[in-house]
Amino acid sequence: MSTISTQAHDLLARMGVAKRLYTEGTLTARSPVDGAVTGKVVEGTAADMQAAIAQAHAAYLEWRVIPAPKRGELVRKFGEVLRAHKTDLAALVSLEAGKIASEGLGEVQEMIDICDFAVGLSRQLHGLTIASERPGHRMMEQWLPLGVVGIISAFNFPVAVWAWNSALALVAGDTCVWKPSEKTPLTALATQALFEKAVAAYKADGHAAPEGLSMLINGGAAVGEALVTDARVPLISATGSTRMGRIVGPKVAARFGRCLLELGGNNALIVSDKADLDLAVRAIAFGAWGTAGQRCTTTRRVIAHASVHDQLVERLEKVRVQLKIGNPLADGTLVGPLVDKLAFDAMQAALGQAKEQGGVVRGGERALAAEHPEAFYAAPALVTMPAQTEVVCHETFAPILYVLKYENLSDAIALQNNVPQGLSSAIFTTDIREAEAFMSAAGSDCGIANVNIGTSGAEIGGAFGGEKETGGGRESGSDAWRQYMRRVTNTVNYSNSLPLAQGVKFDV
Ligand code: UN1
Repeated sequence: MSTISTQAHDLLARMGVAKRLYTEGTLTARSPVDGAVTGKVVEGTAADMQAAIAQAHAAYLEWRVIPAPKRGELVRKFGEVLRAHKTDLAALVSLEAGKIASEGLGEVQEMIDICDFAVGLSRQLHGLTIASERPGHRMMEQWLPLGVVGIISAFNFPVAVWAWNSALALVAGDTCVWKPSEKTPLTALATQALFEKAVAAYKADGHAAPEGLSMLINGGAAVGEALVTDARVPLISATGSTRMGRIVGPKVAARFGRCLLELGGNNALIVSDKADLDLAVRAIAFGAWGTAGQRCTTTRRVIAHASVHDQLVERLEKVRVQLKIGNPLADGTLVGPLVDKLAFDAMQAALGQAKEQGGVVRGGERALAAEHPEAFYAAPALVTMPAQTEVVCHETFAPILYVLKYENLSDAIALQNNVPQGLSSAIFTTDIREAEAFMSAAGSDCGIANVNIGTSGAEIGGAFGGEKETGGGRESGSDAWRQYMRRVTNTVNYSNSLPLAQGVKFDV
């Protein structure tokens, strides 16, 4: 066994995962750090998925009538368990997804934060009262539990995205069934074990909790299909590629289910001639090359004013060549591995196309191949482009930054919007008129539009998601919780007569 897999097994054992679950199955888990096999994970079948849904549905019938603040207490316990195991889970995220240590910790911090948010929310799941047109009537709106929530998550945020969904779903009175990425089954097992610890602690305090509040089924397309097509699952929350969303969306729509889609991004950062360039360079370096370019919010395009373009490229290039690439858990590493060979090949293909389309490519070559022949590290790439060509309009999940030039802000905004995706965007400017124009109705068309901060690393307090091919869903903060509940309009007549709405007369 490689050291990486020994480390992973120690972490799994510490978090309480039964060994059989990651040694006796058929799904091969690998670490992108060295390419070594880290486990043989027990996979579910479509029938297992259906059984999990049945269990979660039975749990929902009990959970929905437990008062929301009591449900919040379970999520509070889960937040405590996560705090206690933060370093273990974070290290496993690094081993399995290749994130550097601080980003692994940051991911678990997002889970803790959404738990805190959800606990507060459990006392704030509020509706409206609305003026009735009829005398002696009251109209109101309630938000009630929805049912089983199906969660499909991606490798790049293998645990936080699940938590954004499940923490809100659980306080909302829903139950969850999780199908994680096949590339990150171990972090899913660990998260499930930690959740079960929280349930045990909740029960030990005398609270009732049905079996099956949160079910996990590892596996491939067949289990995903069984989840997506099941009418007992009123909401599917799916994070991943636009390609995946195009498969999932219509299947859920065909049965009139709800979808919350978080798909691709092609996020741009505009650097004005009035920008603080020191800030912009730092934001771009983290946004483009941090997480090895494997965030949906990664900065993939910089649109720089012609007067600062060359200077900016020069400064970015200085930073780029100094970024330390390597084992994500080693001190000082800033860029970890790509998740697998497919990701590396896609990166090389995109760089080839960029050259054909007139780009000048700096970096992008394979790194550490002698040391890690089975892993795929790459130097971050900085590519100046003469125009927003076809390759620039595609999301390549790799550390490639395309740099374009503009003269007028309205052209920059048009370029920024002229891609199929609409997740995150940013402008660096010290000019309030430019900043406001960028955030206005005629500005960025994305779900996230930032000023003087980068495109990635959103806080959980805001609603997270985007428009167009990004899928339209909103997760985590603000009022995203409403998607996990059903809205009921109640009109109550406390008078002695029965007036009809719109003045209709129907005397019998
Ligand atoms: C994702 O990459 O799927 O804003 C989510 C961010 C993180 C979430 C990214 N909070 O970069």
